[in-house]
Amino acid sequence: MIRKCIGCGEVLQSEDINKEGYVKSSVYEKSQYCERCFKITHYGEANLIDKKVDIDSFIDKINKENKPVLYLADITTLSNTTLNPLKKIKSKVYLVLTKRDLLPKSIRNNKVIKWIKDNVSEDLDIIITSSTKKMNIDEVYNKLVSDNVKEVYIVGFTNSGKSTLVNALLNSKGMKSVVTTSIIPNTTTDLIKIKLSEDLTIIDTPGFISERLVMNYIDMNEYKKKLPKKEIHPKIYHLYSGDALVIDKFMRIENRSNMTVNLVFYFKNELEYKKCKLVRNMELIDLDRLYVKTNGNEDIVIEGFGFIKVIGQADISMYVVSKKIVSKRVKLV
Ligand SMILES: Nc1nc2c(ncn2[C@@H]2O[C@H](COP(=O)(O)OP(=O)(O)OP(=O)(O)O)[C@@H](O)[C@H]2O)c(=O)[nH]1
Ligand SMILES: [Mg+2]
Repeated sequence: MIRKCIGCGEVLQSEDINKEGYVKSSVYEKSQYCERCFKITHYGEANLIDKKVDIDSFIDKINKENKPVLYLADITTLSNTTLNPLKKIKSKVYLVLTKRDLLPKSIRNNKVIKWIKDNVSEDLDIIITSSTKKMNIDEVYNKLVSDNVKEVYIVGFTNSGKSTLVNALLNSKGMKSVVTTSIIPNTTTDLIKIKLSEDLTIIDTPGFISERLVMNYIDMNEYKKKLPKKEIHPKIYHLYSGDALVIDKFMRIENRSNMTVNLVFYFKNELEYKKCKLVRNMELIDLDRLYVKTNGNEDIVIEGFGFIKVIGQADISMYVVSKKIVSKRVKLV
């Protein structure tokens, strides 16, 4: 009989240690988890799996089945990249914004909801949650049940918090967490069906991966260290003409224009910022360079990492690990 790992959804197997779902033959019969999930849960590390979900074919499948979807997006890094796939879903979509605990409390939920309505879609059901702080988890369940949803897909980019929400929903129904969660991309590798109650079954799915996400370009340990774990306290910097700002040996911003540029960073609080003069400091100039010009109504998003609010206009050079991770969006706040 085929058995699946209850942590990631992979079929359990003892034949190939290098393939997904591997578990030693001596423990095959009694294991519920594969070795990879065991390592992620107990040691916080695992090999990266190169098993990309093709976003379009996955959405085609959902559209053919016409099954409702909880589409998850990390509230700290909303962007066209992370939100565009949801526009292609034809069945009923509930947009769940995750990790609310990380975004400053001063940013009102109403503002975020308005931003979604203006920039994504007018008629979406939006629920703002935090699985770690158990915020609005019952609202997700109650909304689905009151709409008479029997089975729902949980869909979104890797690390958007799908599996953590599954566990939070299980906990809120008095059950233990079962699904493996981590910041390693592709933690969930196959579909995992979970019956939450007689009324509702949820299906966790492998996350989408985009070449635009920062995690593709930095070492996993560095990536872990750079992600926020607590509420972000925005940091404001005024860059006068001829100033540069080096952020945590990871990003450099230069102001070669004649105007002052005012930037507010929504990144992990502990990152180091070093302001310096262009002429005397050449740190990080071997990274990818790009010019970013904003029109006074735009944020700069570092995909999968955080965002920079620009007060007024900006005309700057940025040096980053890859040009692909930088995008603009209409201002959130
Ligand atoms: N602060 C905070 N972190 C969260 C929250 N939800 C998830 N996370 C963290 O985000 C990371 C990714 O969570 P997962 O639930 O594994 O993400 P996923 O969407 O299932 O990822 P894949 O399985 O790779 O597609 C983990 O480090 C979680 O602890 C939340 O509400 N608040
Ligand atoms: Mg997952």
